[in-house]
Amino acid sequence: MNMLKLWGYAALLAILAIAATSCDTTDNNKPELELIPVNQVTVDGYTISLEAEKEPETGANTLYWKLEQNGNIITPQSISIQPMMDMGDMMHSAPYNQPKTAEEDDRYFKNMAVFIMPSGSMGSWTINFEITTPTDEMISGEIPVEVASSWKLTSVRDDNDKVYFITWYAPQKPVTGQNDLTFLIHTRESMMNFPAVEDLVLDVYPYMDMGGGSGHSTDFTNPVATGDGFYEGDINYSMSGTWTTSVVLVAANDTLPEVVFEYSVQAQ
Ligand SMILES: [Cu+2]
Repeated sequence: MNMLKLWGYAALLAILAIAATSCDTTDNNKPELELIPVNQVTVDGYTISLEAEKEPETGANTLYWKLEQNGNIITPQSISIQPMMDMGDMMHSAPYNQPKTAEEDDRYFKNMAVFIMPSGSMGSWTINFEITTPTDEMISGEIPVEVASSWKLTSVRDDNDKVYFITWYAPQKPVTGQNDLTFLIHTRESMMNFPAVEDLVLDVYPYMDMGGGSGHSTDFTNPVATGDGFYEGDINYSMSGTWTTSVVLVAANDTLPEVVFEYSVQAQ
């Protein structure tokens, strides 16, 4: 081995050592929050930023709220919100909860909203907010939100026209192998009130159509109610590709028509 090669070797080893140590120092048990900006408004010198893990879409969304004054992040005493869709001749809200301090990053407040329609020619979404600042100032306003259409939300009605919104909560990105299988179910009491439904029995069936009249299911456990409208089970996809999952809701003395989610499972 000549001198040049030796030097190259040494340099490579040094780089590897640095890479290894820097990996060690950035190693962190908490998963890093990776947020994208959704929208931002300024009211009375305060900047209110709305951020999320993904572009807002129909179904469940975790929304992160940040308050800034003169470029400094400040912690509000409280944030109260209401999502609203303006459809021209009528307005309606959505299933949602109120923002609370995000345990994974206390610079943010976070909440969940289930957008039940996409933005578009039918209507547009805004989120009304009311914030109490650390110095007891009240600021309020609205922040427009663009909501894309997704496969993760559907609805079904019973004979009395009672509507159930069924959200595919997990997996957000289905992959081959083991996945949580979680649904979230709400009904509508009024255009402003969408309570969670906790007392249903779910009957789900995953299926892959292999063409030519053949197909197969895969291992799964039927989701069961765990409170707040959540229904949790799991699923082990045996193949990547297009899958359907039918869901039948069984309410007291009533079995509702089947709904079907269709989506793609990525190889892992
Ligand atoms: Cu609407």
